[in-house]
Amino acid sequence: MTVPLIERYRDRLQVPSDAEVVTLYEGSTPLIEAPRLSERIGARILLKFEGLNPTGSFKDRGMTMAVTMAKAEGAEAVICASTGNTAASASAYAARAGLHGVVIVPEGKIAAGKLAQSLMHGAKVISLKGNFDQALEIVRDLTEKHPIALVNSINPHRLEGQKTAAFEICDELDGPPDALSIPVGNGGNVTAYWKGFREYDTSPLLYGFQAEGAAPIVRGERVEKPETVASAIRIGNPARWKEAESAISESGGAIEMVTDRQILDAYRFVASEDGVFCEPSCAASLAGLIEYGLPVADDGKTPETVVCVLTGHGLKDPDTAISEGPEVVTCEADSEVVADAVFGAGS
Ligand code: AN7
Repeated sequence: MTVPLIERYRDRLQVPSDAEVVTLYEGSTPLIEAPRLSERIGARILLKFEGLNPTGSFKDRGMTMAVTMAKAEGAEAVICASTGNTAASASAYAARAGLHGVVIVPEGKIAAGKLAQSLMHGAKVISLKGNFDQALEIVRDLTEKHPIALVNSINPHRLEGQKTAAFEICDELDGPPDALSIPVGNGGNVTAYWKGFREYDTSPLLYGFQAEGAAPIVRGERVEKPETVASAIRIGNPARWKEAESAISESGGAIEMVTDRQILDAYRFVASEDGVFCEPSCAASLAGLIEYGLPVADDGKTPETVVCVLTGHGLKDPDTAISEGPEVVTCEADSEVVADAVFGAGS
């Protein structure tokens, strides 16, 4: 039998023993060798492919915790603001738990797959004429005034669940990697990884990346109108801003920004060269290493093994993939015409 994440790490998660565990069998995602990226970057690159979680993103690790606790505390409904993945995950776990799910997403700015998921899981989807930061403010306000549980990553249970990814990496490598590279939006995930690594008495360099048009932490100020093709990290006022900054600086790492073009190039490279299809936001963690080179530790050592966190699956965002991919070849249903398209000049 597959074991729920909460059961695997029960001794490191504060879940009451009589709580009903709400699970879709999340976690246990693979670390995938990436030979072509490794060659390009000049270190052993391992991809922690979080796109292989049940709803296709790392959010499921935190959501099993947040929804289990909400249910144990008697909640009947859960709510979140989201750039898409939190919404998909909250909707699925709410359905599983028999709770009402409500998700507030920025109008026209979430990837098609994520919207499809929230709708199919039966959540109430509210499309806000505003951005993620405004949605989060509204959700904070609503949960103060109404009996509905907030499952954004300001909910501490979310980070508890997400820290398990650091445990898995250390368990699998028999110790920490030299560095971890990760996309940063609200800063919840990088904060959770640091917590997990510290609980294992380890401290790899953390290297965080934001998109240039949505890089408040790098710029040191709120971005009022964040814009990036990496819609998952289109966030101008991160909920875990200070915690993310502390985690990165305590590790001796750094946070930088990458352009949309660099993100899209890395997104296509890892799919076409190493065969791993992630959503654009994740590729910020690859683009950053390609652009800035490897981080150097305080002791002057360059990391040899770097884990890049691919936070979500490429299938989440078919529109970006189709617009970035090569041309589709249309053919008459005729063997010779097709042969010419396959083998002929220009093929
Ligand atoms: C694929 O779903 O904020 O720095 O509302 O979906 O922990 O916010 C998503 C964030 C990276 C950033 N990669 O993580 C949401 C949301 C993907 C993501 C991030 C997100 P944090």
